[in-house]
Amino acid sequence: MLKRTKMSDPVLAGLVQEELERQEHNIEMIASESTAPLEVMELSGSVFTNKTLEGYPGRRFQAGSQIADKVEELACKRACELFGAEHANIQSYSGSTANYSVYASILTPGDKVLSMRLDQGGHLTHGSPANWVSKIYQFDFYGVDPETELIDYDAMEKKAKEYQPKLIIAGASSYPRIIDYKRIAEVAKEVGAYFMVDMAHIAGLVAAKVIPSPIPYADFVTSSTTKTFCSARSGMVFCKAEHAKLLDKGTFPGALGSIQLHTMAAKAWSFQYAASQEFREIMEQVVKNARCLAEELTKYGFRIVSDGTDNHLLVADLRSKNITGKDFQNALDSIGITVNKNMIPFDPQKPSVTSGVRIGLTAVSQRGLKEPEIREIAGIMNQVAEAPDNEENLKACKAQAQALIARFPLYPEGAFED
Ligand code: DSN
Repeated sequence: MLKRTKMSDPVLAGLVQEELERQEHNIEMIASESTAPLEVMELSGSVFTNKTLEGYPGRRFQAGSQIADKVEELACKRACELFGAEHANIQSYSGSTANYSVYASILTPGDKVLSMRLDQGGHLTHGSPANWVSKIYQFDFYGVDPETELIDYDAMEKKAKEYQPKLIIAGASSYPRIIDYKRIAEVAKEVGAYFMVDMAHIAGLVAAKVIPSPIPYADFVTSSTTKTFCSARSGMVFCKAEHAKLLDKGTFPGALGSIQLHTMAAKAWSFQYAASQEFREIMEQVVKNARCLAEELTKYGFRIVSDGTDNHLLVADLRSKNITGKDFQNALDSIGITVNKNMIPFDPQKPSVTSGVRIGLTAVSQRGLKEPEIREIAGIMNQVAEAPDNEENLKACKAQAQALIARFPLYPEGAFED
């Protein structure tokens, strides 16, 4: 790996090697992460990175697009077939820019948007005051029911009727349950709003058909292509045929510049791979593993937000263990288990501390971990939570975590040998 970089920049090559080893020896459970297949790495590093192109196949602003056009057409065709979508625009660079493309397509400054609260599972680009879109459009928010911690659809409907948004957004970065897209689509129709679903976290599960798809219900569906989709660090947008022209114009020249053909090629490969039996089995195991971890942590006395999970992630409320999200994240990191601190609904702690952690099962499932290993991980997590400051305890936990993950290589042996 990095044969040339090793000679021209050994410092940087060394850092890449260190990161490979960190990932290899750690149990990676950040819910937005996955492991890119080697083909995705190859294509992301291919000569397509040299080509600058704006516009769409047959309507480019630069010459030399003959081959690139074929890549984009192939990517869009495969994407539509995989997700059963009427139209796809694969030019987004990320999930965030996918969302910006839709905003640029249908909103004008001052328009009203209704989305899910960030501190109850939403996303920064859905109108958080910290994100620039909040300065352009007027956002209001819906959230979860305090008892069930499920989306409060009645309250959302009431708010939509009062607020009269032009766009309603569903989709989240830390919501462990299936979203009732049909219900939200009905509300959007009733108030005359567009309906957009950001499926970034669950796109792989949707592609593999292990959870319901938002595609039949939403006007626009956006996504990143990492997370459960396990592809390049990039994005994609789908829409109904009637919105195709709006979306394409909103994406380029509305929101983005020249396309990134190298990641587009990688995405095209993934649209084929995600239809495979191998991918489907991994996604099925992701959901089984998430459920297993939720059940096991519950047995150890953790409280799981919404009492479980339907997808690839769970949010554990740590208050019964008398440890904050920040401290638990750091203690787990010190023994080689990587998670992130996360707000629980109605969290009394501030976002930099939090009462919870979000745990994702995609990367470990790709490595082949199944229920027996997940049960072992739950035990290690509990042992860390019980004595997070005890060096001997942490040392024993680290040894156990490393021995476990060593049995499941990140990439096949020799994958990166020169
Ligand atoms: N929103 C961040 C996450 O879910 O981790 C990154 O996409």
